Amino acid sequence: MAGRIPSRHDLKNNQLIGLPTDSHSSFLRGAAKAPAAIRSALLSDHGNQATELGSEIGIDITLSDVGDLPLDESEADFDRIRAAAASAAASGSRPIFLGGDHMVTYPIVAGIAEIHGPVNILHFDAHPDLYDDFGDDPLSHASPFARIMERDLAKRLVQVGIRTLNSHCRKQAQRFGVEMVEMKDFAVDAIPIPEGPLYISIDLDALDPAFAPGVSHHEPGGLTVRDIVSVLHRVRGPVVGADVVEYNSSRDINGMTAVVAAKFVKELAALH
Ligand SMILES: [Mn+2]
Repeated sequence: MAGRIPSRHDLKNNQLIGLPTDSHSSFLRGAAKAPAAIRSALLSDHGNQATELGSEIGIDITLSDVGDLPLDESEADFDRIRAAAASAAASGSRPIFLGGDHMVTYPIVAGIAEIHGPVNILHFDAHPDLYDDFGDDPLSHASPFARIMERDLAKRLVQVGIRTLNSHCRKQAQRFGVEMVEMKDFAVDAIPIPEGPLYISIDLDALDPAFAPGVSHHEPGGLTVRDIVSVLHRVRGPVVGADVVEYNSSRDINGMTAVVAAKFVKELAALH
């Protein structure tokens, strides 16, 4: 319904926020260039703005691009990201963040929890990102979900597509009560979909490298694009925020992974 005035918590009102940062990447840089590349795929004439759920961006739902946060890879970035997430949530819209490395999810969830309280999280990834300590960097992109769970920013954490579980992260998952569906056990209908307020984090390396070569950490044996879209379509919400992270254009082929990221943004924007 174009032109109507959004009510205070109108989750058809999405804000797209870019987080150009590699500050906590551990292996390769590249994620900082992701927001611009994903935006350009989103706006490209190769496709239209329809979503599979039937709503159309710009007609039934809005996706306002508020640009990139001015990040400088200093310690101040944490608070910049936290504040932007809190402010978007407080305005009544739903922020969808374009990473950036996966570190960004910790300050985002901290900011959203200020407004909505502790959230439930649906997290797609090849990696559980639960390290207590990775390379002496408490904000490492290998640790955001450990930090989130330690601070009780989430009630439930459902992880999907995991295929790199070592003994340390298995213990961490038990410690935090993580509901993990490892890739070897994946089935669309086997994923527990938490109730809202729900936050959704998509690390593109959850996908098999065949579907998403443009990531820093290739991990074979992963999800298809269709697997993730099918799980998203089971979500009943309300979805209070989301991120799509870890795109690395320097490893992409003809921008195809950027198009995948853009598709996820559209399907996320269509959720209620
Ligand atoms: Mn990952």
